Amino acid sequence: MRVDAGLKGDVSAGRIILTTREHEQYLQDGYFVREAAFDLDELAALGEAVEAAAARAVERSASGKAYYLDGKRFVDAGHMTVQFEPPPAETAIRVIEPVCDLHPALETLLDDPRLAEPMRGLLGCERIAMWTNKLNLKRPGVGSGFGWHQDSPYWIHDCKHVDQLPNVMLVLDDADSDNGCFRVIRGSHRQGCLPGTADGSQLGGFYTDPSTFDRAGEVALEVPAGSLVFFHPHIVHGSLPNHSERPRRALVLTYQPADQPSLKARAIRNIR
Ligand SMILES: O=C(O)CCC(=O)C(=O)O
Repeated sequence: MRVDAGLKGDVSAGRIILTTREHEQYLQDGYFVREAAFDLDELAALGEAVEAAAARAVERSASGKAYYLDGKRFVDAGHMTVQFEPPPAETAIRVIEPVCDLHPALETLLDDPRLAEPMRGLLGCERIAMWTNKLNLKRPGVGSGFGWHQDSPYWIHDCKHVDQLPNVMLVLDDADSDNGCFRVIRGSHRQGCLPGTADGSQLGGFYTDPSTFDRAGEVALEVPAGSLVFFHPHIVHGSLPNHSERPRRALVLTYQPADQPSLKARAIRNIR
C-alpha cells in the first residue's frame, strides 16, 4: 500500500482504503466517521437480517446455558452469547455475540469493502480476519445504556495483539442523544489499557475507572442510519439508554491481521 494524493492506499487500483485525514483522526482522536455509507435499501435488507438473526438467537438460547451477572441474564449457546435486558424488560435482547453467522447477509457483510478496506488501512496489511462481531439492539424504551469502558481489557486474556483490533460500528437506525447514540472520549485510546472500577460488582472491573479519563473529551456521535464509526480498541466509549420510541440498533464488527482465530468460535475467518 502507498500514500498518494491525500489517500492512504492503492489509489491506482481505484481503491480508497483510508484518507490521510481519516488515518490522522484515528491516530489522534481514536475514531472517525463515514456518514451514510449504506443506503436505505441496503439498510432495509440489513434490518430484516438482524431481526431474523435475533429470532434465531432466541430459539438457540432456549437450549443454552443461562447465568446471571449483576442481575442481568446471559445465555451461552455454542460459541454465541446472548445478553438480555435487565428486568422488567428481561425478554428483550440487548447484545448477541457473535451474530454474523446467524444470517447469510450478515456473514457477507464481513467482506464488504466499505468495512474491510478501511480496516486494511488501519491494520496496515492487505490480509485481514474477523476477530468478533456483535449486534446491539437497544430496543425503543427498554434498551439500556453501556457504561464507560474500553474493549481491550475484555480481550487481553484471549489475544496477544489487542492494539490491532479496530472496530467499526454500522449504525442501523438514525442515532441521536434521545435514542442513546454511541459516545466516545476523544483521545482516550492514547492511554492504553486503563484500570477498571473496583465497586464490588461482578462486571465492575470491565468498566473504566472514571478518575482515569477526562469527560471533557466526550463526543456524542449523532449520525444518520447507514453511517460507519471506526474506533480504536483502547478508546473509552459507552452510551445512554434508549428513552425514545425509536430503535437504535447497531452492528459492531472487529477485525485483526489474517490467519488468527476469532474471539469466541476460535475459528479463522479471513476476509475475502
Ligand atoms: O452500542 C453502544 O452504544 C455501545 C456499544 C459498546 O460499547 C460495545 O459494543 O462495546
